[in-house]
Amino acid sequence: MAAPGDNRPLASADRGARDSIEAAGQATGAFGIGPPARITRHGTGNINDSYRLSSPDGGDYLLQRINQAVFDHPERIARNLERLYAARPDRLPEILRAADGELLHRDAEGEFWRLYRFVSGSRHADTAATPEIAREAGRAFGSFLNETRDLRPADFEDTVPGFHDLRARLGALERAIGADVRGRVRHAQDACAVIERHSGLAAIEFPRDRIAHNDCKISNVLFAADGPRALCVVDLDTVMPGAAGFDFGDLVRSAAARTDENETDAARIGLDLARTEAIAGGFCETTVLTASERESLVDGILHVTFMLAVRFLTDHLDGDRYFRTAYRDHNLDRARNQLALLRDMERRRPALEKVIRAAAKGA
Ligand code: GN1
Ligand code: MG
Repeated sequence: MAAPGDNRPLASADRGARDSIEAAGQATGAFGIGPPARITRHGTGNINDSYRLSSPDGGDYLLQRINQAVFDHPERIARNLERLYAARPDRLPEILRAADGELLHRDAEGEFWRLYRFVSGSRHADTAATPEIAREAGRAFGSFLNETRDLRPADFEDTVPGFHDLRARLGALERAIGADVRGRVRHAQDACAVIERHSGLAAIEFPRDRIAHNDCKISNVLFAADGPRALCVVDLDTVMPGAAGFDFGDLVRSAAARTDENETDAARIGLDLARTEAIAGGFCETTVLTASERESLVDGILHVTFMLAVRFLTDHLDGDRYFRTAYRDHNLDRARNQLALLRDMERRRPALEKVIRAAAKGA
């Protein structure tokens, strides 16, 4: 099996070496819009570089550079997007083609760029401030799953091999611990031990015979700037075969957490049950799930949370090559954050089962 992308060489810092704003400005030419009047870095994504820009005629756009250390076959993303947009699901951002008709433009340096029309009057959130917002986020990703239900997994390509393969992720962590290239293992023993104790989670199987979004954190939902209404879901690079339980779980992990992924005070980290219930309600009322998918929802929450802890810790030990970081132990702190969240989820499992079963039944 192919190793997950987390361990591919090339530091995120390397990508900043070139003057990125200038490169972004040049890339717009390929999309047939003049030199931008204004261009700024945008968003809180951990992987790609995003820029918001306005063209001389007042058009508002989002330009993104694909991180090829993570997506080493950007053309797979382009082919998947062609298939996705051909199915015309509602409420996706408008994507613009380059002058040569392609969805991704490859510049002279080999960088890949794509352009969206900026969704006007939108904002994003890093957690759901209220159950109402949580329910809307549940509806947004539930609708996405529902509208892509007729797409055939065989027609889509894996843009990151082994992306949601927990066994492979644990294998990568084991190799990172063995190699200890940065001498960081000693200081991360606590997280390594908690992960070791939970490795049995990898034995749980999930139904994965559909197209899923695969990156359902709440910051990938755009909301109306003036209210809780969800406008669309974004960040479509990992739309590929996946599991409904992981999409649901990722949303709960991010939107129902009482803090964001960067919180370091373990006492503050935990899951909000009212928001979880609201997400489950919104998700289940907008999508048709099979019986085994419904059964997988609670496990999905724990599974994606644990998997993300494994990924953050692996990246920390590997020397921060995958996720964008702001300080030395950022990925270690994020791993500990997800493990604290996992502990709280385990404590609340009976309550989670109850509210999620009720939502799935009521749908
Ligand atoms: C990354 O790109 P972004 O920031 O939306 C990551 C997700 C993680 C997330 C954690 C391609 O998402 O899998 O859950 O960080 N995306 C990729 O914040 O690895
Ligand atoms: Mg993403």
